[in-house]
Amino acid sequence: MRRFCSILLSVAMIFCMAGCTGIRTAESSAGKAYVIGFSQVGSESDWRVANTRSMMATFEDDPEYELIMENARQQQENQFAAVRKFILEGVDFIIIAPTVEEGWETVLTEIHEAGIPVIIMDRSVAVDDEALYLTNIGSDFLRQGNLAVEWLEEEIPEDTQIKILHLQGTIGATAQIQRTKALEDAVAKHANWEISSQLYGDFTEAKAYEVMTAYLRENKDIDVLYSENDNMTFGAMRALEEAGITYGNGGQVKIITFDATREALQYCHDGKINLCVECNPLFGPRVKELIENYRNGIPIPKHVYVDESAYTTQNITQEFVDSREY
Ligand code: GZL
Repeated sequence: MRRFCSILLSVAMIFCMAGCTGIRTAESSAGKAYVIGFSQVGSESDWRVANTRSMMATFEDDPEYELIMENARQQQENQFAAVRKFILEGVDFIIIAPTVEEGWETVLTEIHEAGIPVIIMDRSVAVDDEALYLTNIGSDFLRQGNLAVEWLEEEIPEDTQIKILHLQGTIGATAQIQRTKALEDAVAKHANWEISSQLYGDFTEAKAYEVMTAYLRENKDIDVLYSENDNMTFGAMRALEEAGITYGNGGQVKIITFDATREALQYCHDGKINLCVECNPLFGPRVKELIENYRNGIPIPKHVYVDESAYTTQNITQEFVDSREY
C-alpha cells in the first residue's frame, strides 16, 4: 500500500504541474525556447516515474528548452494523438517512448513530412525505414534477459528439473519481447527447464497480484519466478505470501526481477529477491546531449545503449542500496 501511495503521490505531483494539455517545464519565453514534445508511455511503474523525473529535471531549469510531456496511460492511441498535437503546435523536436513496437510507420512518416526530428527513447519501434527517427536510446533488453538466464544456469545443476513461472510485461513492448526471448531461448537449450505458465502482468503491481493470486489457487509447484519488472514482482511477492509459499534465499521460489529499483534492491539485500537485473531509467541528460549534438550538426549513432548490471544478495551493500537515485 505504501508503494502504491508513493507512485500515486509522484504521479499526482507530475499531473498537478501539467494541467490537462501536458507538462510544460518552462514558460514559452516569447517563443524563444526550443520546444520539445515528449510522448511518455504512462506512470505504470517506479521505473517509469523515475524516467519521467529524469526527463523533467534535465530540461526544467534550462530556459533554452521547453519540454511538453503527454502521459499516454499505456495506450498507443493516446501517443498518436499527442504526437499529432505536437505537429500541429509546431514543436521543434519530438521524443517518443513507445508503448509497443508495432504500428508506428504512419505517425512517424507524418512527423518526417512535418520536418520535425524525433528520438525514440526507452523501448523501440518496428519500422523498415530507420531514417524516420534520429536515434533509439535505451537498454539492451536481450542482454538483460541473458544476464538473468546466465545467473540461473549457475544456480541450477544440469540434472535438476525446474518449473519457471513467467510474469510478462506489456505484450509487444521491446522490454517484454526481448526479456521473454532470452528466457524462451534458454528453456529450449535446457531440457531440465520448463516454463510452467506465462502470465500477463502489464508491468503493473496490481495486475501481477491479480493473475498470480488466480494462478496460485490451482498451482503451487514453482521453483523460479521470472518477472519482467519490479512492480509485477512486488505484486507476485504479496500473492506468494498469501498462498503460504516462501521465496528468496532459502525459499521455495527463486525470484528474478528486472529494473533494480531501490525497493527491489532492498529486498535483494535482505535475501527476499535473488537477482535484480538493472534497467537504467535516468537518461534525461543523455537525451539532452543527443538533441544538442543534433542542433550542432554532430553525427548521432542510430542506437545508443545505457550502462547496466545485475545484482544479487552477495554483491550489494546497504550503502549501495541507500545510494540509489530511484
Ligand atoms: C524498460 C521499460 C519498462 C520497465 C518497466 O526500459 O520500458 O517499462 O522495465 C516499465 O518497469 O514499465
